[in-house]
Amino acid sequence: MGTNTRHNWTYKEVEKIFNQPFNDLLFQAQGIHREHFNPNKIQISTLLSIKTGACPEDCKYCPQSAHYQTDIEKEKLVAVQSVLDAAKRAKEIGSTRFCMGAAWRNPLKKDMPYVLEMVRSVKSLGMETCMTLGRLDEEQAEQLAEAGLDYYNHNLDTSPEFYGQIITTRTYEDRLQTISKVRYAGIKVCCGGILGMGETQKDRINLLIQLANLPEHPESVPINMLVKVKGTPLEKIEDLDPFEFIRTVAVARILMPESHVRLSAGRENMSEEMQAMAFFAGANSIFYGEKLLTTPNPQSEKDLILMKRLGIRPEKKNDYEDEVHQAVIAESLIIATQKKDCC
Ligand code: SAM
Ligand code: DTB
Ligand code: SF4
Repeated sequence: MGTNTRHNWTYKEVEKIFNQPFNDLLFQAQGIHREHFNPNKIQISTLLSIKTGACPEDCKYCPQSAHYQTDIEKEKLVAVQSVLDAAKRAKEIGSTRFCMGAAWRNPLKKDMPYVLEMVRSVKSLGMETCMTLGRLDEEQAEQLAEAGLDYYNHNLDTSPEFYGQIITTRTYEDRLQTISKVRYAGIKVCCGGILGMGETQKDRINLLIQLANLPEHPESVPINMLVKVKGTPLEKIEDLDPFEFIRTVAVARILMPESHVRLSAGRENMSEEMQAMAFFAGANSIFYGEKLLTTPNPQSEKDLILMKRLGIRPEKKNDYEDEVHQAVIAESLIIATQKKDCC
């Protein structure tokens, strides 16, 4: 644990950091970022929805909730082989982590053998694995750990104070308990939230305090910008000021200096300049590939070209794999550039 890693942040302290002049905030965040990470590398993950729609929870942002009428195509738990094929494609385009998400309140006992097999088969490709399946009990967390799951994603989504206006079918405390079970089982934690749901700045600060004051910081902190989906109650909510979004990323970086902060959902509606600013503020991870779970993400070719223009390279753990990985990315980039030039 680094010297500036703390778990006792107060509202007053964080508010002061959050509201300092924008340039000072970005300078502070970038300085801390450079103490812990190579500023020109980002971790890249690809998502796959392994079970889509008909979810019993009422999360007001979510196109997969059965409580709202949206245009998504519902799908039962997909076959292990399809997951493996999708993971292979993700690896081929240069992704290093494969995240599998299910629209469940919690996995049922009968689902577990399939889910565990998915973890084992994706791992056999040499990729990192991540799952987000809703609430877990201790036994399920243990089983996932034994299968070799690297990360479990379970978001707090927003502040405890605003939470009740977004979700009524599951409590904040329940989420904290799942996170603690995941941690106890020895799986790395991926936990963050969504901005732009009509929350106040106070809520954004309180979300970050909740994350940073966990007994251990989540290894991954996804910061999602709400994707407004037709049919959900948040469909017409007002846009968040982009600078507020960047400030939140910067404060996440300052409060959780050793965590990967992921610029998550919402990139499809962000300018490239805004994404570059988020990287400068300390974001060092993205979802890569044309789809998130049910909504679009930027084309991978577009992302490769952006990374090239910014001099950013994908992160990999060891040197040998790094060489192989950079070669995969270089090849994809040549194809992407040729496509751009020809059409
Ligand atoms: N059902 C599981 C759960 O909620 O824990 C896993 C899947 S759920 C889709 C994973 C996360 O996606 C949610 O916690 C939320 O943070 C994010 N998410 C869902 N819909 C979103 C949207 N429209 N915009 C941004 N993020 C969204
Ligand atoms: C996270 O924080 N964001 C991802 C992942 N964890 C599972 C999901 C974003 C979903 C966006 C809406 C959709 O595509 O359905
Ligand atoms: Fe279900 Fe997860 Fe969507 Fe909530 S966010 S409705 S739990 S799929």
